[in-house]
Amino acid sequence: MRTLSAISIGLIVLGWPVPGLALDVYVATTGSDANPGTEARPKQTIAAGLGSLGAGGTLFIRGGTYPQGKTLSINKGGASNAARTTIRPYQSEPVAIVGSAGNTISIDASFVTLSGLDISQADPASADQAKKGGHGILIWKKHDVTVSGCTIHHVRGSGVFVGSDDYNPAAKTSSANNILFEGNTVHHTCMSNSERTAKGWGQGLSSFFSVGTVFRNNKVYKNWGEGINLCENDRALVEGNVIYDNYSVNIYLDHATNATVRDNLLYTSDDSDRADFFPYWSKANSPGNGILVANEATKKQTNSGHKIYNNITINCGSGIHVSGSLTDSLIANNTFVVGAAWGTGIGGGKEAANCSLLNNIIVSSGRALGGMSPKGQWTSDFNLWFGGSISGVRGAHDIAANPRFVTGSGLLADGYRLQAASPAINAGTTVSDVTKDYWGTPRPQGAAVDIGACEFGVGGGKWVPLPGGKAEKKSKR
Ligand SMILES: [Ca+2]
Repeated sequence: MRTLSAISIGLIVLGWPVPGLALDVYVATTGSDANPGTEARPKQTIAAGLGSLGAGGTLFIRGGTYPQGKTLSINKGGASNAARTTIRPYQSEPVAIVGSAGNTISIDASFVTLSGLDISQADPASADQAKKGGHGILIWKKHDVTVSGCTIHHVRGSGVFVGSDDYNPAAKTSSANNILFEGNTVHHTCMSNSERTAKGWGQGLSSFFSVGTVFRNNKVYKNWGEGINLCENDRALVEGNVIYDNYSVNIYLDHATNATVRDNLLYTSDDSDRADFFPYWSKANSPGNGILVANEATKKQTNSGHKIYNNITINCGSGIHVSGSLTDSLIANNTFVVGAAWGTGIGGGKEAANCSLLNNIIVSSGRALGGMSPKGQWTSDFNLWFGGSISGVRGAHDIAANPRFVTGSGLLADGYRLQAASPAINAGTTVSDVTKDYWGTPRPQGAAVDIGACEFGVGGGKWVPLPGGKAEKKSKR
């Protein structure tokens, strides 16, 4: 283990760990809080382990279940990104943290990495007020925090809630900044709405009044609220996530600015955990939208500056729906597939200004375009439409034809690549922001950019066969 030397005594004022604290601390269910927290003599509780942990150290948690009688405060931060405090399992031992009241975990320090933990609540749908849980993880007015490789499930509130009360919409600053969610699995959160009777609900992964939040390669599904939420924040990046079957909306941009949403797979399955929800998890027994851009919250700013590209949506209510003001935004090279008559390929958008709709594939057996009024407000061109009416929105280079997907069915992204005979191949226009496709293949392959999320590239494509069969919803580089 790493320990601190006596030289630390002189460095306390510089923010270095104080004597008596260690850089490696161990916790085990078989330990004792009277122990020093070494590997041989571990602490028993995570709270006691944190008490012995120096700033920038690592808390190793041995396998087991750690019930929490109250919110577990992660109150030992690091001094910088190079000296972060890390809380993680020992090796790959499975560690479950189970809350019983309030937020299960509150990250109350900056420069913290939380990884590899299973986080839940004992009775997330309880009607007993004393047992009512809050969020799985709360990150309030903190910066440079990473939550990676965690599974967050069966919590009453949001899976993870990031926020502040000091967002400045003019300066685009917030005390909540540089938060990274990577490789997490988030499901069955927002259970206060599990009976579908609540007037409001949380989100699987949520970011309010924050700057620069990154959501990367997470799996977010079957939450009783939104999947990923950007609310009154700036410069969020949402990429490479698989998001499905969320009750309300899969990705929600609410009064957000300058978000990049790319390379995500969003879909509605016919799964059901309960007979009364069959066949859909979502509101009114119809699927939630893939991406919703709306202005619902406190109105400090309205949606603008978004770049939404290379996303694939399958059987969502609308592939994307724009409600209320949206300005200076790009919606490009997405593949929106709406399989039944309940939704629209693209909905809303009446109040959009200086927005571009380019190189998208929109497949709809219902309306291709619902309520959009693009004249003079949208640059809409180089899209491929299949099914539904597109009168009034057809651009000079638009195509109305079967896109000829590889299969065009199922919930795997693989099926929505292009066959060699697809009319989408080399039929798009160059968009400077879109340098790769959904799979990471550089654009263009061949003579020009393809329409849709997947660039057809014989030899250039990076697609590889699925390693895990049907259970794996996405194959990706
Ligand atoms: Ca091409």
